[in-house]
Amino acid sequence: MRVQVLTIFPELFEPFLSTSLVGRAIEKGLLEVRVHDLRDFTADRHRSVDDEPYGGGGGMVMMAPPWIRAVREVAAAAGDRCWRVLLSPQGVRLDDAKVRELAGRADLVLLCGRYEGIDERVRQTVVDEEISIGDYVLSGGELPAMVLIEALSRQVPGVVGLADSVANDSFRLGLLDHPHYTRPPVVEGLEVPEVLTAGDHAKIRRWREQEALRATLEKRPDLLARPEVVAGLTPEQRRELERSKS
Ligand code: 4FV
Repeated sequence: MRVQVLTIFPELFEPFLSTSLVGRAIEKGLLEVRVHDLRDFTADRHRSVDDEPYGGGGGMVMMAPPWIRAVREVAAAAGDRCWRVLLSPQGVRLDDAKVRELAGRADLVLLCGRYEGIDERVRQTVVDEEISIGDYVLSGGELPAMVLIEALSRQVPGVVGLADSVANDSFRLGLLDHPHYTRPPVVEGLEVPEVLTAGDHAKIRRWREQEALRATLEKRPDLLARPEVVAGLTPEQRRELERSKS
């Protein structure tokens, strides 16, 4: 998978792209990320990317020409296989299903906005999809782009060591994750559930399934309103869910 990023702060990505899982994925050639400075696509000697808003009002707006030139140039190499994503609060909400959909694409171009926003004609000319990481306003699209790149990288085979840990990721099955424990056996007087140290793996799997359901019922009951989630439950989880309703 190749991801190209357009931003006026390329330096923000350096530590992220050279550390931990994403850093290793890039080192291993499992993921290619190229960060481009939007100012390299400006035409004036001040390398301007923003200007005052038509109609007045506070703040500055990012100009369309540098974005249109930049997206067309960096996408050119990928041809029409390239999917161009603008990170913005107006976008569709990023979730596990959207991450897996985007992970199926070979080439992504991510547009990271700044200031009050981007001239609307960028959306109308060189954007295929807008994505939001949440209903709050950040100062830039760079952190949302990193969130997306990290989530995408976990979908690339070979990036996350234990493949099954991705398969069992929260949300993959639609439920929240079960609790996790490790040494020491007692912390603040709190012990590890006995089932986890008794060595009966069938019992451990059933306990984890029940705990995932319990955590979801308690913290994200909205997830259990999704038919595809209920359809993925084990018969035991389904019985427990019915019991919880009675
Ligand atoms: C955002 C979000 C976000 C809005 C104005 C950048 C900022 C500034 N992007 N999910 N929430 N973007 O707040 O994706 O240009």
